[in-house]
Amino acid sequence: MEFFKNICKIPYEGKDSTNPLAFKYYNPDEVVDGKKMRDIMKFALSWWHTMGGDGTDMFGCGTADKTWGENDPAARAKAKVDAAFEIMQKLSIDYFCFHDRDLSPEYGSLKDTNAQLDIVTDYIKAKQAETGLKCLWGTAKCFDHPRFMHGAGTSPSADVFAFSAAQIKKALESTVKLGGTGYVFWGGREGYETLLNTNMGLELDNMARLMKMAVEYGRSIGFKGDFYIEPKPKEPTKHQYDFDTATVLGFLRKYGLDKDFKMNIEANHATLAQHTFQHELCVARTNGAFGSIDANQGDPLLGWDTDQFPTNIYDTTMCMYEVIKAGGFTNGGLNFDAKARRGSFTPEDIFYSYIAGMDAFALGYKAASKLIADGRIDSFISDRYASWSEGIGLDIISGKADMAALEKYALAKGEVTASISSGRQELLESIVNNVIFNL
Ligand code: XLS
Ligand code: CA
Ligand code: CA
Repeated sequence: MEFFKNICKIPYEGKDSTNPLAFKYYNPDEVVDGKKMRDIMKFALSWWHTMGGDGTDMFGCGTADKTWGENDPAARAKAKVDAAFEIMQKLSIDYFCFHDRDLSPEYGSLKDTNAQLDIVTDYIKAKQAETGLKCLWGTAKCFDHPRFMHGAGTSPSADVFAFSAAQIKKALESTVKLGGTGYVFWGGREGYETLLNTNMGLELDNMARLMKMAVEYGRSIGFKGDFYIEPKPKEPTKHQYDFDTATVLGFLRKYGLDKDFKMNIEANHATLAQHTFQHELCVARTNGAFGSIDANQGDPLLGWDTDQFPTNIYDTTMCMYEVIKAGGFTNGGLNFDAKARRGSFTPEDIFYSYIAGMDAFALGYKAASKLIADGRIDSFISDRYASWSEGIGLDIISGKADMAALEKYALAKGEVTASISSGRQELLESIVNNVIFNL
């Protein structure tokens, strides 16, 4: 059955097109920098927002129909698969990401829930074989059911920990079955509201225990991809343990998990932590922990997780700049963890939103690649640090200079203000504008 009869496969028509159902910048099979754009961007559809999110918020019910014509949960799960594959094919999106419960809901006992999930993953696997579409990453929804009200791996209840482990085991099996190259831990309710009822040390140790078990089990069933932590500072809990990339790096290193885990950086989570998206990507990259991206944007005037489709070209440019500097995606990709606004409720809005996001990233990639080829930014940065490749700078880096040697040097040198040069921020910002607006 075709769900979007009025929408054909979205063509690339170029920047002068005014067709709302055409790409202006994303040309999937165009070779740029020696690679097809689809393989550079590795766009993914998020099963939760796109197939399940109907616009429900705390002030009102859904505005978009995401029943896919079925009331029975098992029939709806299958219809969702058909609709998702249709959307991906029409939009030239090669990957998808899922939570176990987005694919198939709970049916009472874990045993029944798992059996129903198997039926859906069998169905997806068959569609993957037909179409060649791939799974970017999977995860377990260990945060929505009441049993997770105090966390999953960090719950004070050992029974909840055990249940979470069982659910994650199955989600890992499903990810491996669908050929996923990533497995995400987003710590839904892994955090706390008040220290008056919280044993923080035990909760963190337990969170690490669960991740260690997941790595051991995942590797034992042949999962060769990356495990990711997706940092987020708040929402739903007041203090999320995975606050930002720097916090997560400290956690991973403390528990010896840093060899198996990388970051899944989400733009809106970066801004909730009062960082820029680029900051989070750069911290991950410079620590060898860059993995995957949840592509969206927040609203600078709102302090919550709005998960909007990304359209800000400066952000997509500086994001792709970091991705290029990181050597491109390996197991990761650009997952649209984004939803159309509640008022954008028609089926066409799904397509308009993805087109907007994909075009914004395609343009961002082209701008980033040009920024690097242009070389003005890179050569400014390398000149700015030139004092580290010769003389006393080189002695410090090579370990030759100790405190006494540096004191001797400073005493002989006298005042050093003259060796400082301007940071030239405004000039550099105008170079970025010059490159972006000359594409
Ligand atoms: C929620 C997160 C979530 C993760 C996957 O804020 O973005 O959707 O990406 O569990
Ligand atoms: Ca996310
Ligand atoms: Ca989010």
